[in-house]
Amino acid sequence: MNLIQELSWRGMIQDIMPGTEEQLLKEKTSGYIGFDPTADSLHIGSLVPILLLVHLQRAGHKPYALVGGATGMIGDPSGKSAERNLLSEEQLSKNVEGIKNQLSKFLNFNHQDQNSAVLVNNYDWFKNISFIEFLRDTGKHITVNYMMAKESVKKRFSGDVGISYTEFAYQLMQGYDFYHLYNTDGLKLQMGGSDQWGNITTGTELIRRKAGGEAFAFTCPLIKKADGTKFGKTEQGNVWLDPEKTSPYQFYQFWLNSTDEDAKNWIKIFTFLSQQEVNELLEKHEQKPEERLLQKKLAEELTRFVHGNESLTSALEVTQKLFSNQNAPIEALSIEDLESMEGVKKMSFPKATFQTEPDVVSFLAEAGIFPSKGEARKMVLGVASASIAAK
Ligand code: 485
Repeated sequence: MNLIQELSWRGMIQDIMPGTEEQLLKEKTSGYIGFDPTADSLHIGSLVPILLLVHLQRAGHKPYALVGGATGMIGDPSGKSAERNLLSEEQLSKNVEGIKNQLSKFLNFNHQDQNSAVLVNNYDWFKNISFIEFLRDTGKHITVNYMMAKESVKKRFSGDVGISYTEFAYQLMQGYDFYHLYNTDGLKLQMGGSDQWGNITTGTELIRRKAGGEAFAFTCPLIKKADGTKFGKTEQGNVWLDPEKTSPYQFYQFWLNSTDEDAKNWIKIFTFLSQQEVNELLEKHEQKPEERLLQKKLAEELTRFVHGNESLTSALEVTQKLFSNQNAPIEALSIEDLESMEGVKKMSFPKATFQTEPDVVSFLAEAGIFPSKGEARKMVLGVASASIAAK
């Protein structure tokens, strides 16, 4: 199975430029994905693009991860309904470092291998280009009419928010990156999420007009949940790849809690299991969906991929203690176990908060664990009747 066929059965291709599959079959191809440093950590929304780079490398091609030190100073309007706030230079350089560190964990950078990964920062070439030079050598090749036809900017022409000249010019910068890497490294492929299609094709257009060359591209779908809610968010916010922001235990739980419908798609996208392994797993899951085999495998594979084996083991241990010891779940946990679970809220209560000995319902409501006594009572009665029924 070739790379494009492999990514297709997994559901990881949205749009693809004609000739891309042939190019990948013809020669070892260098391809890149850009990540703008809008935060100091990547979140699970970036996992699919990271996996595209990993698949590219596994297929023998050369992956480039670009950190947008320059583009991050401007802000991509793609998929955004309003103008972005500019980040401070201090924040940006902190973010660039954070993202570089994370990206370097997922790809093989061993220089001995001829297709070892490369990490670049577009600030390194943009810092030397003057405004006049950019307008004369790049801007001149693309008409405003062409730029205005892109989905990313078209939306902002209607309505009253508008778009600044700064954000309007973003596609030219991303286009220039593609052209630059084509020129300096012979790179011929760009990938990204489907929201990036407009910026990517500005790049292939520049390569055609400025260098008379041909370049290729494909995008992956943006992950959606079957129930329509936003992917990658929990009540606590984004699910980050940085273990300081989202602990490996919380990360594991996020995947473990996915619905059957989502897990059936995600097992193909987010793991490297073969088509046969996936089919066998799907079959077993159908027979006993209550065992949540799919979700367990998904959570396990991903936690290992992102956080490593050791973190997976401890996430599994905590999960085991919390959820399988039906009689004494809390008592089975040590203070260390509880502390490692950042999803568990810590609160302290001075004795004086309670004038008299509180009943459990008042305690849960006053402590703010439930919004009202009514809610607390409902939950306590629910748990009590479930445990009586179980007995
Ligand atoms: O030459 C490039 C310079 C910057 C970029 C790409 C190529 C970044 C890009 N414009 C962007 O904004 N990407 C998003 C980001 O950085 O958060 C997301 C995309 C998503 C996927 C992911 O990056 O929204 O679809 O491509 C890697």
